[in-house]
Amino acid sequence: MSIAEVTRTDSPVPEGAHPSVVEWVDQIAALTLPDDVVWCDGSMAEWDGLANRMVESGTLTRLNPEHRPYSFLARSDPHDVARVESRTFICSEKQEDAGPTNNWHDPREMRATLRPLFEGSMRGRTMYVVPFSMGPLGSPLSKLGVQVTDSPYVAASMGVMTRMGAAALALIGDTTTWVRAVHSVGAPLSPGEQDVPWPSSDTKYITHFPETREIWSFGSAYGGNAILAKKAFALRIASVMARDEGWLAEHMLIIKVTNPRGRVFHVAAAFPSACGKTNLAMLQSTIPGWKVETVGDDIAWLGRGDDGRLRAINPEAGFFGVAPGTGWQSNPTAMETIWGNTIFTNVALRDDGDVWWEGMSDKAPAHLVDWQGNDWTPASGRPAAHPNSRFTVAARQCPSISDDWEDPQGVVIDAIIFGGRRATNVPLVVEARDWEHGVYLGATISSERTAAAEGTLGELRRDPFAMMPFVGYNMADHWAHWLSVGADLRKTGTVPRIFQVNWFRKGADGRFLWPGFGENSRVLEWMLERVDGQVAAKDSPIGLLPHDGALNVEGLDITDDDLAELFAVDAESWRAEADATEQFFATFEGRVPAAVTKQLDLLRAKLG
Ligand code: OXD
Ligand code: MN
Repeated sequence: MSIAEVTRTDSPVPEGAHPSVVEWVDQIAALTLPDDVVWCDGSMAEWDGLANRMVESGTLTRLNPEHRPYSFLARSDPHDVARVESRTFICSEKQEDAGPTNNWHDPREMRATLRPLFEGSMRGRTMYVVPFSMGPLGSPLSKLGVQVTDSPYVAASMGVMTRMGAAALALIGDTTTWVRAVHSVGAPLSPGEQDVPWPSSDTKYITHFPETREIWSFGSAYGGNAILAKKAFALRIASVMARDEGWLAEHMLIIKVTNPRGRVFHVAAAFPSACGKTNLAMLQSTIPGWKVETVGDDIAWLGRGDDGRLRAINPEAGFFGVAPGTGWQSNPTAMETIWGNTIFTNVALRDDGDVWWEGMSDKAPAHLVDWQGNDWTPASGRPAAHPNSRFTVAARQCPSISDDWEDPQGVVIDAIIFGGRRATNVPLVVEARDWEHGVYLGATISSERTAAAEGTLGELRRDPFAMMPFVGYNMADHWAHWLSVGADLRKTGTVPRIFQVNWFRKGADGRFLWPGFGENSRVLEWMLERVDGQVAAKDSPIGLLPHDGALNVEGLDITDDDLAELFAVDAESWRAEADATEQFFATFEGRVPAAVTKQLDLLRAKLG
């Protein structure tokens, strides 16, 4: 028994907790010196206790239960409002294994840097031990982890976002690989020191040790920096596990789509952050007979099932959605999901004790308290909610959650979509000719930083597979891994179709050409009719496009000219894009797989 343990007032170690977990928790406690250690069991009573404690300490404000039952508002420190990519590190043994798109740091040096930061970093605080399962408890596709954290906000958020508590802990046995995640807000308290509502530190480190499957996060309590099950585990560490074990951990939503003939499809779709993934995951079809249901809104783990088909689970149990822009017009399903039992972070508070953010309704209330706690009126000239303000809510509250969202075998994926935010060049929808072409489409996902003039190309922000901030290893190796998963599927099963979409193409006058939101169901219809063998497609230099008239635009207010522009392939502009892609590939110093560079050659040849 360590000295720290003797003086602490810990909750009892749960019976049956695996010695490897107990030993590790003891080591971290001896390093960080919390006042006490609490093992989270995942019960409702425990969550209530955490919430009450945070209301007392001022971290949470209880919302008016008449409007938003059992819901809370958190206001973060104004310097702790988003993921900090510049402080996010991949500490693989070899630098080339992190690749040119990641911040690499030598693991030994990083451990030496972190050690003094974590020494005594939990003084005056409680250390919560949070065992969790990513994916349904006991599913062969799920993975286990334990996060320790000195933030009750993070412990409570983990309770929403994962299957957290005693049942997950009980699954850790002698042969289990489990991910170790250490989190401290980095704000120890001296005896008698008054705490602040949102403790954090100006020094921030979000570090990943892929070889040992460890995460150490210091200084932030916000979202992806702190709820380590999400981006840190389920994408960065899991992508490395997936590479080693032959599956895929991807930044993808999953939906179930039923067509008017009753055929069920599942679709996984990757989009960069803030491109409307949650909206697509909860889409309400505008075309008769098509139904979309939600399996997941942010992360998919995909692998070949025993039947040889690509299967996927959503490893998360909740949504950590961006609030601004979520409204009764844009995403009524999300609005219904957050009726109650929701933690809101950095949104505005209404005078009636409910919440508000830009885009929730057309008209802003006459008076609000903004995300920083200041009075706000529409004349204030600044947003009332932080642009990255969030709702944290259990997926099971979503009215469109699909009946198979927790299937332990995963759902069969029929189609994969890659989407970016492109003002130019990329049509509304393109089908890949084959898996290799699909991998090329994933590798070239990008968004335009600046609106380009007609016939030119804006500056491209590259986000391959929408994984730029999330891949835990060399991005070019990730493409090679996709190729090998495809080759594997081709040998023994069915290979899903791959499509590229772009909801954001603009006309010469700067207008969006496509209405988006619910109307995107029309694009799903075309893609899934392709999968079902109901419609033909026409070849183009960049892939397969719908034949004229094949996209269902019945009842849609769109001109023929706009429709033509949505699908226009301008050879000159695509040649410029191919040059930009060649330059991008060159940054990987020869590591881009030959099958991917071959696709670039093919594109150029077809452009003539
Ligand atoms: C997210 C992100 O929070 O992608 O999901 O940044
Ligand atoms: Mn995301």
